[in-house]
Amino acid sequence: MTNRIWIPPLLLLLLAAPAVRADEDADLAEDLKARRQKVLAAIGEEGVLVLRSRPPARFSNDVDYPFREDNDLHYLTGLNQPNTVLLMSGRPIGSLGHAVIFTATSRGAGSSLGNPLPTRAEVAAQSGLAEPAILGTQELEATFRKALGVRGKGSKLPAGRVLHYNTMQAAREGVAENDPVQAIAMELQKDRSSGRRVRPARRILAPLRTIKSPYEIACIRKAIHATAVGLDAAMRAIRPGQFEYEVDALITYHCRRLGCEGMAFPCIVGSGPNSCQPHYTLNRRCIENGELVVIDVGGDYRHYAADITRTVPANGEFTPRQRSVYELVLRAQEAAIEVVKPGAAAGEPDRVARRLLGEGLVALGLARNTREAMRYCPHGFSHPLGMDVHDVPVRTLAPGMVVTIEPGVYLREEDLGIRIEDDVLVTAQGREVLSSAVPKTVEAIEALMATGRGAESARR
Ligand SMILES: [Mn+2]
Repeated sequence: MTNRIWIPPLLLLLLAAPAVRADEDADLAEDLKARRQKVLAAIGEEGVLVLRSRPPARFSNDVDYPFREDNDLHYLTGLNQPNTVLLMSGRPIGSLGHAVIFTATSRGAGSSLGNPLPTRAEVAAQSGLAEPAILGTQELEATFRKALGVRGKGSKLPAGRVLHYNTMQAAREGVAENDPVQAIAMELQKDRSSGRRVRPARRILAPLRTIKSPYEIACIRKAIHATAVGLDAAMRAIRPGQFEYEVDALITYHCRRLGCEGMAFPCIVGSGPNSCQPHYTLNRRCIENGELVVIDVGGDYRHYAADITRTVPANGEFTPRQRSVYELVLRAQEAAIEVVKPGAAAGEPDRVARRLLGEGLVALGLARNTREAMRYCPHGFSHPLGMDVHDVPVRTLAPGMVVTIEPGVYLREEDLGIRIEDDVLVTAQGREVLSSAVPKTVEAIEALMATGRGAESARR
């Protein structure tokens, strides 16, 4: 009987109307202009910056696997097209202006069996560049040489000119040495007079990406909402005898259903001994009675990640032992969240959680001193969140940054791993816990899981 089931507020959130994608496109277009302005200011008149797509993660005959654009390139173009290059220059490149996109475009109705190519007009509209600044990749070499002021082979970078390009990364990812950009960058790098003026482009992008705009925060909220709905469903569904991949599938289903392109990272669903493997993603094991299940998941909404962890008892009730360790981790997590505020050192939440966990583990008799207790805490307890799950590192917290707070304790001898992770926005006043809709006290988790079991017995 469904009317006997308590419906928590999260389910009501699920029914809320999604934001209109056209609005999000317009907000992104505004952001793109501002971001490119900031890049131009950062590279100065003598700077030239190149970003390129990364290769698709998977290949097979005749299959277009899901493609996810390089974060920095997407940050400045809004595009999601393979084999795309963005060239920016402090001095205008002839009549093309300060920014040019090189990508394959369609001339009309395509004959390809796969995903249709966008038209030049579509690329222009998405990126906010004028149509003449959208070129095919065959024009890349000449335009790049022109922007750099490097004519033929062996000619040097003009005095003062700086190239911002991730040469090493491109080489690692298999960009051929005869690729025009790669070849020129490598040649300049070997040259004594210009070598030091070829610098990684990510150094220009990193500081811009640390502070999130209202559009970016809205995307992170959407990713978190979808993930929260998935976690809510998972907590109701989990029971002994279920496989870890069933939990993974349920959460992935809700993220996709709510508009996420996919998951920001492979779902971590670790039961029993796997709860002690912080980055376990095989998700093949059968969940057994009496175990804990660590669920660390996050949807990817328009290139922005969520990253939320909950640890729940397989049978819906914590044992006294599990409860005592769980409540220690929860206290540490809540104390760490409290110190998130503008001006705080980014490492402060980690220090606070570590101190409390150390003391608590000593009190539980698991270690003789707080230093020894750290063998149960093998990973960092906080990281910035954004386009990358582990986003660009920061030193001092400032409004508009988003960080995770995720202390964990792993008692391998007892197959007892616990991690609790929330996503926290730094605000002018202090903080907002963006993932607060997902239950995390022992009482709230047990109540929600009891709801799921009630529904099951009602169906029988
Ligand atoms: Mn995390």
